[in-house]
Amino acid sequence: MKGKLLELLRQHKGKTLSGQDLSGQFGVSRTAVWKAIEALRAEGYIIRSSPRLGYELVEEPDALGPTGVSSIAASSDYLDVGFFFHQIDSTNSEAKRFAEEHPRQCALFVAEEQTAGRGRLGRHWMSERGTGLYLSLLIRPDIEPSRASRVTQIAAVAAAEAVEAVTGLETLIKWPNDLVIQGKKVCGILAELSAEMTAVNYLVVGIGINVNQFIFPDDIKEKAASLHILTGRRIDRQMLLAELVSRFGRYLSALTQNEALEKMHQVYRLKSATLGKEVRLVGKQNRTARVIDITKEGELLVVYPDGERDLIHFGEVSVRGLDFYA
Ligand code: BT5
Repeated sequence: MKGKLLELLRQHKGKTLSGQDLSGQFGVSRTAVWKAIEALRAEGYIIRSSPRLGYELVEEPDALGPTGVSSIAASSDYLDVGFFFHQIDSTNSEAKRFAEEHPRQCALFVAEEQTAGRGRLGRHWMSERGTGLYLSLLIRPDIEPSRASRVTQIAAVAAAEAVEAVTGLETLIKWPNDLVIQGKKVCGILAELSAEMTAVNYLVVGIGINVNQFIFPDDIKEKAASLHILTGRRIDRQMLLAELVSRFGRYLSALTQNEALEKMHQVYRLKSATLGKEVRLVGKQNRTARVIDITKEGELLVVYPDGERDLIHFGEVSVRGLDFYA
């Protein structure tokens, strides 16, 4: 009930909800409502109470917590449950373990810190405690495996829009899975698939966003930045999480429906940092090429200086922009 109560207070932010109405709505006593309010306060929520009028949510804590995460999952129509961890090896690994044990549920996993955060191809994702947003979405779309790569584009578009909504900064997508602001990497996406030959069992979409970090290790400090560094202000991670989960849900039908795919793809192209650019294709003898299109399934159509065209699949190469971060 704490999560549901929070959801309701959030929906009516700026307004006061009476204890009596709340107890009626949840079918519990007014004392139980008061206890749930006290529990939320203990997690850092500032809730004003006035004796006759009731309760009003004034401020939410920046610290992520179980109630916030489960209420964000509950407010979506594609997630059954949300889990929060103070520390975990990797939210993607946890999502996969959960998926194997719970064959039907879709879920959100959020951690304050990852001890073994992963990028693609076994690379490391720096996941400092309390400053970034580290999350995974476990979904079970009824699709063929060939469509699964769309989910990286969906996540990129949703995350870019969420970051823009919260920061006001133009956020671009560097093919296939990075978000960049002013040429710096602020977010990485790692989608993992479990499938049979003809059907997807589940997809895990991991998203890491640099939110309030100030310092990055030497090996990434030239190319990485946080939203705090770029905006000059502290960003509310919970608000960003809520925006992201909700926007991801809005684009999810692009996995199954052509019209929705078309719409998502249009937004993706508009936000692409790679489209139209000269790039170096690491893994293809470092050849340079110009990106002339990105297909609906996320492949890169390039043209080499000699006029030859090539379709580059996800995972086949790394792309280095000649005029944006390496
Ligand atoms: C990615 O891989 O960019 C995908 C990262 C996905 C992380 C999320 S966090 C929640 C979920 N749980 C996980 O375990 N993972 C997902 P890739 O394109 O391979 O980029 C990795 C490279 O980015 C590294 O080799 C570093 O050079 C750089 N890097 C590492 N940490 C970074 C950070 N915090 N910010 C920017 N760049 C970083």
